[in-house]
Amino acid sequence: MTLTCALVGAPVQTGTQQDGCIMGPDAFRTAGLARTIETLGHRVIDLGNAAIDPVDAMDHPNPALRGLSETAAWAATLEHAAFTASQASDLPIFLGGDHSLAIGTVPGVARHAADKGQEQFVLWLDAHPDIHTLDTTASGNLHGTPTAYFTGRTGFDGYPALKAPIKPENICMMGIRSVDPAENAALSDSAIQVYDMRSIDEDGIRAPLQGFLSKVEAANGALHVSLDVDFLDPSIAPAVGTTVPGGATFREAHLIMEMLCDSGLVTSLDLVELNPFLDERGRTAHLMVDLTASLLGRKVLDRPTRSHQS
Ligand code: HAR
Ligand code: MN
Ligand code: MN
Ligand code: MN
Repeated sequence: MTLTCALVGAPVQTGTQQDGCIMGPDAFRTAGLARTIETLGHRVIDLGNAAIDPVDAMDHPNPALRGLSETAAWAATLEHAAFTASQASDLPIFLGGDHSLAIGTVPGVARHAADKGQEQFVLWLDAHPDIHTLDTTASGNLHGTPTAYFTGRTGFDGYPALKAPIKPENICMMGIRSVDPAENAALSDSAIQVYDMRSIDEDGIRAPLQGFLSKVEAANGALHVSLDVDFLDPSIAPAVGTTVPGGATFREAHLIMEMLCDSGLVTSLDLVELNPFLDERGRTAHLMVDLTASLLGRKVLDRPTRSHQS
């Protein structure tokens, strides 16, 4: 199937401590993302980079917070950009930028899904659950907060009101291996499905992912995939400020993308946390592009893979 993919640059780095994610969108372009997608037979429209206007400082009782007013501004800008890109294409691809951008992209695609009468689902591929509120984050880095915001948790004063919060039971997290105490508490009484790295070690990704995709399909839902570079093991993806050992392997990551491709269910994608300043001759950017290619139909064989033959 030929898709129209819309690239939306989101050069956000105010959600992190370390500079560099601002260069992410251009690194993805330089690594040949558009060309690679076109080679697979799809159309690409590059909508350029989103931007925010200068902002006034916002006060908050948590003194650790940094980049609060910029993040709230990005939330509104990217919600709008994601909504319009969803209308203009089959598959908007958001080029980060740090993960705080999901504070805008997920609500924007969810508004589009709601307009079409569809439930929004989210596959969160990350070492981190990013489920802090403004009150619980100790680091003050707001890339650690998007899933709390878009599921409608309180504690986001000054942020845009959510038009279509994501139901926790519609979220599946995979690759999780760095969880703060307050996040553990939040996940304990949440319906979010969490497959941590131990679960992937023991059971692989195929059965749990198939289970989640069956739910999305049964609901005729829209599926947003949010791929954080640190989902991957740092030995294959060094270009990220928050490396955590023990991440997904090259093949685990590609298998997820290949299964997502076969499902035909993915309606939007975030590529986040790439810090090109930390990369080694572009290898992380290229890996993220290759994973996107697997999601969009790159295959080794034209005929079905052996496990699919009876
Ligand atoms: N939980 C930690 C914190 O809040 C680390 C968050 C890091 N998040 C990302 N994106 N890099 O997943 O500071
Ligand atoms: Mn659409
Ligand atoms: Mn993240
Ligand atoms: Mn992460």
